[in-house]
Amino acid sequence: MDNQSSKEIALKHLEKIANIDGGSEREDDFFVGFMKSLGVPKPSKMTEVDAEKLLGNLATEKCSKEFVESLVYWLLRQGISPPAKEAILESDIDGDGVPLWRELVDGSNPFVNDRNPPVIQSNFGKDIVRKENLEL
Ligand SMILES: [Ca+2]
Repeated sequence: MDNQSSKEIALKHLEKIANIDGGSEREDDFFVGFMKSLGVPKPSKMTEVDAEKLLGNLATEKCSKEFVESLVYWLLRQGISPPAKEAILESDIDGDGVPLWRELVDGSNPFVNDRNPPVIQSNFGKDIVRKENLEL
């Protein structure tokens, strides 16, 4: 199965859970307040920049996986704008090479690199280029 179709299946699955879960008025109030405190507009008006702002905050606060899950389900229920949805679902804050949507499906934490083996980002090539530039 290619990556695109497994993503589509995963998204349907996540949206289904979001709707079964249903949320509550208390949860709505909480997340509305949370978004407001970050200066992020309501989900349907969110841009990619807003999505990044939200993700950056979640990562800094080291939010629990359960919190992220609830928030993503809430955003899906609220009809988050397509560009913001894409930015969030494709994000890889922990840098393990696994996008957030897959982390949710697998039950791993999208903000903690809890996978084995971790993806090692090599700067080897970049360093060589930099040294060559210095010598010129
Ligand atoms: Ca990841």
